Amino acid sequence: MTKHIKLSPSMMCADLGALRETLAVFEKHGIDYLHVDVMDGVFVPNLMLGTDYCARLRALTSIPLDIHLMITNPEPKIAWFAPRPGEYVSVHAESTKHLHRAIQTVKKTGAKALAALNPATPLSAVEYVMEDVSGVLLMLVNPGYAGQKLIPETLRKIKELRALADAKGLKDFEIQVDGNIGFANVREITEVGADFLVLGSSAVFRKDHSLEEALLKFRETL
Ligand code: S6P
Ligand code: MG
Repeated sequence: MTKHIKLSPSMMCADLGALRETLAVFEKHGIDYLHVDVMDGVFVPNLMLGTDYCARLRALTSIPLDIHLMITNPEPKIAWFAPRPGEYVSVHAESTKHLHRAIQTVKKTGAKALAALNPATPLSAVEYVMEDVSGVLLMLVNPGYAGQKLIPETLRKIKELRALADAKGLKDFEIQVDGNIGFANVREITEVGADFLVLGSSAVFRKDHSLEEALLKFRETL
């Protein structure tokens, strides 16, 4: 059986004026998660999406959230998002002095924890917490903006992380990847070991296809 690849469209790329229609397309096509980028203007040079937005999405759809925290000092702010069992919350290793504590704080809410890494951060930053998380989120671009180009060295990083998880015997370890995932590169990205894809302006929120067309084309390419 082929492995199920989880799809998590990045809601910062979605048309706010067509939110209900967008969610209807995602529900119709069995989208697994909604990726919510939370940016504080300090950890990344952009300010975006917050607690009310998460609450609104939960009121509008039953698709669980995948909350990507790009904020400094995340520990005390995790509870503000009221994470639920079945949702994911990712915390960046670079955003806290106490990654292990931040992971435990996420898990206490009942949500699944991912440790996130910027492109230049080595895998050693998560090596000793891999047993504590559901997986790792590898950024394939520098966080802050949609529409950037994938940094080629990150493909090697996906491969090395999968090898490390295999060597540790972590069978269900998830590798989420985020940034510039599109029709042209998705096969290569999944072949090296990624199994949880964030979909932004390169995949489903495109100018040359409707949302539904792009999603169908993306699924065919997978
Ligand atoms: C970037 C953010 C991402 C973007 C995604 C957009 O800081 O974490 O989730 O929304 O990268 O995808 P694309 O295809 O426009 O790069
Ligand atoms: Mg993201």
